Amino acid sequence: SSVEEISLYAPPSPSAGRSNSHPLVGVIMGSDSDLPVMLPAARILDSFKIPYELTIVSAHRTPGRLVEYANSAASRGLRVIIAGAGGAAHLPGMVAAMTPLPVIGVPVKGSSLDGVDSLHSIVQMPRGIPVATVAINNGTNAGLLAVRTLSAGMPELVNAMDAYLKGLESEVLAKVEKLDQ
Ligand code: RP5
Repeated sequence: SSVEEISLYAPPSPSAGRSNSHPLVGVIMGSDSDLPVMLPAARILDSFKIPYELTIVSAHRTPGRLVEYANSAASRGLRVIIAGAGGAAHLPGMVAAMTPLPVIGVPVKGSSLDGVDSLHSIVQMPRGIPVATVAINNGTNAGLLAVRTLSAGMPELVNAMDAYLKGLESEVLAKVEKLDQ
């Protein structure tokens, strides 16, 4: 189940980190039910060899943990936070309110309103507290945006992202060639 997967990654406390001792990205989500949407973000970070931590922080069910996580994120060495949540998705915005780090929000599609509720909750931030919001359920783009955010001043990451884009281009061109045959 998703809970078993979480236990592979989740630190026992916000300060513990993943197996890697110096995570640069914090991947957090409101519930383990968000894991299928958020794992692709982690897979992207894996593929770019970026250390990260992944855990559950619920704005509503664990508000104390939210405060502790967001307040300590920058001093623990994180550079970017990816936060996914569904429904009344307050997690990314509340984290952004309590840390100066860039926060990337992932609206998770719930069962009733197709994820539009989550999208609006995350994207409609008030002036002064931005959350970079990706498309509904698009954990992959959240991972990629985290890599791009980190890549400022890191030419090797810029090159790696360039190679990723060239890979996407090659995939499409191979399909074009196949259709043309
Ligand atoms: C949000 O409520 C979570 O981010 C999740 O998307 C949604 C439902 O959570 P569960 O009831 O599945 O735990 O807080």
